[in-house]
Amino acid sequence: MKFVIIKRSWIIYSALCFVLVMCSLLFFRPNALPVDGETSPTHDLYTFHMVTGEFSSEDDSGNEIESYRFDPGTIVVPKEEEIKLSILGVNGKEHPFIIEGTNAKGVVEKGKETILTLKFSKEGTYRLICTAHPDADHNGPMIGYIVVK
Ligand SMILES: [Cu+2]
Repeated sequence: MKFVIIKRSWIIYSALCFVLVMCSLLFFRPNALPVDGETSPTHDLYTFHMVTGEFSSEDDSGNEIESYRFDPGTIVVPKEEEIKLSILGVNGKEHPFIIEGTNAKGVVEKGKETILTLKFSKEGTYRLICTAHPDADHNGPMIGYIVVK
């Protein structure tokens, strides 16, 4: 009869190897989706896209309620970097706009893309305001928020 002698250090070594393998499987999954701030290498980090949209509804009396919107309503952009803001006109014939606190302005027309090149030197929240639809009395508020960090 043959005996195999198992040393305690072999058991400890095997347990450590098992734990290492399990940990590496957790951290190096080959098909894991990018997370924690990783982005696709083809994504242009400095172009931000918006569209003009519209919400509409009726109140209890049958009166139409509508509001034009920038969508997405908030974007976060880097400070001290040149960025492009692209706004595609979808709803509404035209939307003249300003960016409060800057000299940036323009017009978004239906079916056309308006592209602005911007560079913010101060952190803060800047309002992108459609001057035709600035509040509820004028089919708004059509206001987007540009958060500079
Ligand atoms: Cu507008």
